[in-house]
Amino acid sequence: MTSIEYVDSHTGGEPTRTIIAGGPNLGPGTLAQKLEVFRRDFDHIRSATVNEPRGSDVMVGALLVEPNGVIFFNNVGYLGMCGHGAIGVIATLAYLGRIQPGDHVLETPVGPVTATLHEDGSVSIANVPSYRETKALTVEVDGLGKITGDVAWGGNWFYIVHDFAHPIELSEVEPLTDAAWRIRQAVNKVAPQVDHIELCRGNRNFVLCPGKAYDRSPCGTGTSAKLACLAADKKLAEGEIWHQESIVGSVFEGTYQPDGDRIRPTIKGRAWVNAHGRLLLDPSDPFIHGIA
Ligand code: PYC
Repeated sequence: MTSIEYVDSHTGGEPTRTIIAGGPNLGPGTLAQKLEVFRRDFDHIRSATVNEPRGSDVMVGALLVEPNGVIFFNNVGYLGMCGHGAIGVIATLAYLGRIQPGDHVLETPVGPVTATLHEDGSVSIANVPSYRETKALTVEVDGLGKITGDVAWGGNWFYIVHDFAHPIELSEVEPLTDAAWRIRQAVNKVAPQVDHIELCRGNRNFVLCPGKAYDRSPCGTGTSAKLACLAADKKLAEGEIWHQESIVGSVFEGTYQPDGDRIRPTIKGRAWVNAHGRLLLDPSDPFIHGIA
């Protein structure tokens, strides 16, 4: 019987399951090399941790990698960075008594981020440099017609529709999911790197993640990509606060500093720890590695 110790948290409604003991040994090398070992040799642990029957499509996993690395993953694969997840990891480390308020560097496969744990429990993440790659990419979407959006990097790749016509309301999750999935199919024909679709209306967003689950949080990497677009369009000044609201009403505060031809976004939010336990992987269980 394999036992994996985890702490669950949620950041603005979006869950993070952090593996704190019993995870795979990824050997020596850089974090990017360790991610490849995880993907190649231990993908069943990813699936066992976040997929049903132990998890759900919306769950994001985080594997702590000594000394200060973290690899994020979801129901279908791996993430470069994860804003809500980084906030969840910091809340988890604080809950475990491993860190105190102050600055902490987390290595991610796409670069280091600096997390500041504030005295009130909120967390600011100075994310990886972010930028808009393509402005106003128009695609023909099955059932929706022509849609225009920007392709931007915020630690993951996003296609951002800035003024989506449909209301961003919880009651509209099904049509929003359907629209975002169709948009992704069309965008991937010309921009195959995009795996997150972000539909915005004012300060509110709906983000569809790679495995077709929507982000309950305002999406830290999605907010970073949005800030890159706002900065490129001169709609938000350096240091000015942008409130990004999710479809469930949770809010991240975003700001940026210029960083060469990119920006360095900072995302502030809060996570709550809500479970601490062990996953048991019984070799006789037909779904030992999750339903994928
Ligand atoms: O907060 O960056 C984020 C994120 C990515 C996918 C789900 N949440």
